[in-house]
Amino acid sequence: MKNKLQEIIKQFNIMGPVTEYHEMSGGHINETYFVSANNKEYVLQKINSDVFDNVDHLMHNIGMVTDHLMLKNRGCENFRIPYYYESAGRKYFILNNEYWRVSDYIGNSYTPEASDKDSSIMKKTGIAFGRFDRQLMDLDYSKLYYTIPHFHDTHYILMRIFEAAEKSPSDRLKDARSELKIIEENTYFSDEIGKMILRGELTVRAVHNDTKKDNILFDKDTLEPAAVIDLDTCMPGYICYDYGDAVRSGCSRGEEDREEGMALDMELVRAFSEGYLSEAGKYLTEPEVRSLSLCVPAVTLELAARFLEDYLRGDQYFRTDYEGQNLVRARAQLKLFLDMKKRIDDVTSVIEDCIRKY
Ligand code: GN1
Ligand code: MG
Repeated sequence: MKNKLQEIIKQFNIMGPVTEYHEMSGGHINETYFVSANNKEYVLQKINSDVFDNVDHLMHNIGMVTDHLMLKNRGCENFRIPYYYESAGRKYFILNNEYWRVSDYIGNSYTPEASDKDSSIMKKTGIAFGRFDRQLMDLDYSKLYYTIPHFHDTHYILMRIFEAAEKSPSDRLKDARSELKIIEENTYFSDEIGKMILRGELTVRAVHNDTKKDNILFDKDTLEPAAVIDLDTCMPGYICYDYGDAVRSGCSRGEEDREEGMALDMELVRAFSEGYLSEAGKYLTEPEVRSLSLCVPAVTLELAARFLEDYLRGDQYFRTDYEGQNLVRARAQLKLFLDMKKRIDDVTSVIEDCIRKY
């Protein structure tokens, strides 16, 4: 592996032997390595080109977003963002049919553990994502490609799973019966947002689309957000999915692939909402504000369906560490969804409080 990583950095004009490297865990899509060479630290990623079938479009979007944000934050000392190196004028290099890219490693930073989700971290996470979305509001979204078709098209995703079920091997289908039933009984959760989108009520914007709490790096010294990372899914979309997915991943007790203890934590929802809406709240339209709480269960059901669909199709999309992990992930998300269902009004009133305040 070391030789391969060495060969890759050379293509980006980074010289010197690789002195240290390790695979970085966490992401479900790409393969990521930390590499140290010439006393500098880099991140090397093998882009999953089955998921992102047009790597030019993917890197175009990332380039637009990073350029825009770098301009906005010029002179701001603590602003950092992954910036990609070029190889022969492109921000990736193809080695034996594999697409590789290289960026600087954002040093002196850490990702808070799932177990230390607390109000202060979630408020800061909210500020970081809220600022990110606010600063993208004047980026012309029509210049961005849709790199994954139907990415947050909840209705479409909820329907697609029944097609996967028809083609699934019978043992996997048998394991997933009760989960499929929950999804079937709740497909109406996508209706409200779907209608708002169809009526053109929700503003299309350049958004992050994968606002997992782990996508904020914190500075080890100041304990403040250091960078928003994982810009792969930046494309035209709707603010409510950025808000909703951050609540899903960051404001629950429990972990993404463990059912036990999975529940929404309203204290964390309040903290995140305070942070997010203090930055972005006053720029949102009235229908956008209304869509926020609706999207919390919708995006969670959507991800449950995506995990379950992948289980039914034989784990082709999300990386797994063991057989059946996608089913476990789907069950955990469904448990969270069922809890969220009971708390939509509470989430709405937290949002309304924050909107009044900021
Ligand atoms: C995937 O690879 P990662 O962890 O950044 C997925 C997200 C899901 C997330 C769930 C391109 O993101 O949509 O919310 O897993 N990314 C893609 O953990 O599908
Ligand atoms: Mg991602």
